[in-house]
Amino acid sequence: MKIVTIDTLPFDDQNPGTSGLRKKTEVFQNPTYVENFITAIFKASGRLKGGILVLGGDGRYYNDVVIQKILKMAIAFEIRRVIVGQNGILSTPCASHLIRTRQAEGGIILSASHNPAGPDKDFGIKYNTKNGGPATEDVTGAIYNQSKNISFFSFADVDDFDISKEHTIEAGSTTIEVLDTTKIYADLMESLFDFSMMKTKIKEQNLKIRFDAMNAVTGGYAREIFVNRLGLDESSLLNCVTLSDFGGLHPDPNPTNTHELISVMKNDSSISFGSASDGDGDRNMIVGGKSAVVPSDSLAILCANSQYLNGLKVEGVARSMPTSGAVDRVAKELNMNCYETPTGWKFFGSLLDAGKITLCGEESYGTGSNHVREKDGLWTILAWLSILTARNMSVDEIVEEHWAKYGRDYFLRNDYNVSSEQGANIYNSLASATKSLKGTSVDNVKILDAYVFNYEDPINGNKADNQGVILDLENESRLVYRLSGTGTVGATLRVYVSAYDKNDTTSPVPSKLNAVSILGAKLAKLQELANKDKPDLSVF
Ligand code: G16
Repeated sequence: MKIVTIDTLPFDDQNPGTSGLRKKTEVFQNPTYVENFITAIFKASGRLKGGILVLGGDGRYYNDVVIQKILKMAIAFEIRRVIVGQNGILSTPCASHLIRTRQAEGGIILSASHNPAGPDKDFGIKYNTKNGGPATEDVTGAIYNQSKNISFFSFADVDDFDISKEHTIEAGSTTIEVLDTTKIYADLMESLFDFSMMKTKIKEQNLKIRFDAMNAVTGGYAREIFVNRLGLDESSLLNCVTLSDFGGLHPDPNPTNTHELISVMKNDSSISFGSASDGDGDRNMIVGGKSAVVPSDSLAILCANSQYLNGLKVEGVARSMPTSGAVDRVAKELNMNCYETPTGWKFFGSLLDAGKITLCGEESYGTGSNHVREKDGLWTILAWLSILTARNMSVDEIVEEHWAKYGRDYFLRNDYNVSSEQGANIYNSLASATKSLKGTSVDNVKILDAYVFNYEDPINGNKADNQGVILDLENESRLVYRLSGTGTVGATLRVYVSAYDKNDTTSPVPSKLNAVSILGAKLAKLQELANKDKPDLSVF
């Protein structure tokens, strides 16, 4: 087998963000762009040579081309075995599971997650390490450093491999194993939940559900789980065929992007449980007859109802810093540890590995448990289904019961799309204003504390500074500012707004949070520094 080596020059923009390298697809299509970044991963990861690599993606445009490139480069790099999803299909949580169970050195997931797909949309490459979780900052830093010093890459000069069927291929010193991962993932879910009890109760309770895969990676997994194993009707599935452009949908599962699901739920009151997932299957949205469940509440509710999760013993919980404190209240009541981490699933890994936490979640529609080291959309949906069937209650009833007991943490996120310079300017100005803001009152609201969130991992001592600006306001209200790490153009300033009310749990979110939202924009000087008089998107 001929190994070809090609000279190349480094690109200066291959620095992974919150979750992998994400760019416009056309950037990845630049000659040698993919090859450079993959070489950087191979070199930075140290032990991939002679080891096992898991490979796949969310089925988006350009997945097929990049998978073939990686297979040929893996042979040249003498990776011993590459486990690749049939047709390249591999959800992020399933990749995490495979890395862990097959003792792989790491995994490459081709996805820009919830970003839209297509030639003029987004593409991404994520690297997960041995524990199955996203590469931590030291590893992504090493990848970036390698990318700046690349002078050549190598690949096997062979025809494309057939990955359309399950089989094993020997190529040089590399074995390529093509797997249908639907069964593997469905088996994992069946080992975590009592499918037979759920199936019986779904029938007894005549439960009707809708799951929207948004034409992304989870369609096949969902059919296997919901229809084939849990006996639900085929009509439970919406947009469950994986398409390379996701059918033009924006697979960021929130109420703004899931019109079809929301309108089906509104128009048919017999469907009491709706849900959706994102591009690569790690995010989830839970919808009741009345409205979508706020992700921060979803985490708290799972924690409070963990006795209905098939015996899952919850040792502790964690949430990312912008996520509301709803889960903190449950943890306090249950006398368990609750950790606050920076945004990004990679920060939960050490706590999960050390057995300090069992459940974790983020405001960005991500929840998961210690079964993998990624957030897991279908797991969360099954966790809700497990609670709903065990308790014979609707989503709305469970949420209202929770608020009645714990009070409600009202939450919304305002996103402002600005230029990179404006984003940096706004954020840096806020960070430097924290000292002068602390203890003052603005618009009659007292700012009790103002600080930049710097994190030190309680397990390994790793530090991650400057992860957001937090303003703690009177009456348990809070503003958090940070710049998105997953966009591909300009910058998105995220302003997270929350307020707690023990007694009033039924007000509309926008009106309840209106005053704090306006204060948030004013303190960030959004009008003055970016000419913004309203958010580009409000998610609640
Ligand atoms: C990624 C990370 C999440 C994180 C989110 C935040 O999500 O995996 O842990 O919460 O980004 O995104 P941003 O930096 O834009 O606020 P995903 O689903 O895109 O991989």
